[in-house]
Amino acid sequence: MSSYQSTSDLPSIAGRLRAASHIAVVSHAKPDGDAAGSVLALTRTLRSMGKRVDGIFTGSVDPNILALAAPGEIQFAPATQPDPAIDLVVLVDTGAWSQVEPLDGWLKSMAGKVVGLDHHARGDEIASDRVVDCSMASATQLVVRLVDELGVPLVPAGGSAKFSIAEALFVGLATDTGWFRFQSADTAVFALASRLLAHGVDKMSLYQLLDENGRPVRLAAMARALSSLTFHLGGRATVMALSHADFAQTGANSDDVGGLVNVPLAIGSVAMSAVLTETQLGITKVSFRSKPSPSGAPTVNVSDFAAQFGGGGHAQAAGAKLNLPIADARRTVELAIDSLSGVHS
Ligand SMILES: [Mn+2]
Repeated sequence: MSSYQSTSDLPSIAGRLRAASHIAVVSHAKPDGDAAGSVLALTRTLRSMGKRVDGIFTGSVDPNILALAAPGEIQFAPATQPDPAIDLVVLVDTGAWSQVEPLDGWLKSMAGKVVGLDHHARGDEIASDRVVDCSMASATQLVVRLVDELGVPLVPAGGSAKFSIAEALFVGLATDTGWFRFQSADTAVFALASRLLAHGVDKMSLYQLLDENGRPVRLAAMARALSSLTFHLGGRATVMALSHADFAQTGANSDDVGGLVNVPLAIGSVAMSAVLTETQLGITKVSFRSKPSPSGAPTVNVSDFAAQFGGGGHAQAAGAKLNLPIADARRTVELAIDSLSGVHS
């Protein structure tokens, strides 16, 4: 995971795309808004150039995310194996082997034929030619530069924004900035958002699709999570957990509890939140969020914090996977939080 940085530039990557004939576009497993938006935007761009393109989602996909794709637009791995005729792969919004598991064997076999666009601080040597820019709030900010380099319009002439490149880019930009709330939502983010809205993107219907379209079991799972909440570091950090039994008894799945980790940050004193979920018995995923402390104490870098568990992400939003049952995972994470220094005001 060392020296993960750009090895190429956007004009060179554009050149490789122009020269390829059958291109696969892939991202991390269980695509979020940025991964899905980036894959869809590039798939649409390259298809409009007349390329044969396989846009591929890996792992389970949130039905609301899936609704961003037109019917038949996307393939699914591992259900469908990548076509042997593919001569170039674009990997977006990740560069880490741990995040591309369903495709890792195939990606290894494609060594030298993978180009990457990423905005994460850590990654591996999957894409030999890649552009990595951690200053970007969303991978779609790199994708739009590539689209512009290729000279493709964000909405087809005379067409609507629904299922357009512009709509896909907006989804990534909005979701990776917490709908433009995070520190990362800077002038460049708002400038791109403005450009996309000018292309007719319907932000309210996208917000409702992605954030106001939950199932009632979401509330049952949230109630259990909140009743499991413990405070740490004198009230500056919180931990919640949902066990395999909690999921089974409420009928909720991991899609139903998206965003739960943000709830404790509504409390003024809370600068860091962790949520552990055990959707698969004996395997616990943990999400971390942090926010600037009102007292002026340094903001916890949860990407660095998650690294001790083999995870990663961004400074204020990160995650990890622990091969432990929920109770053991919770103890491990709580110990690590309790030993954090600099979080006390
Ligand atoms: Mn992203």
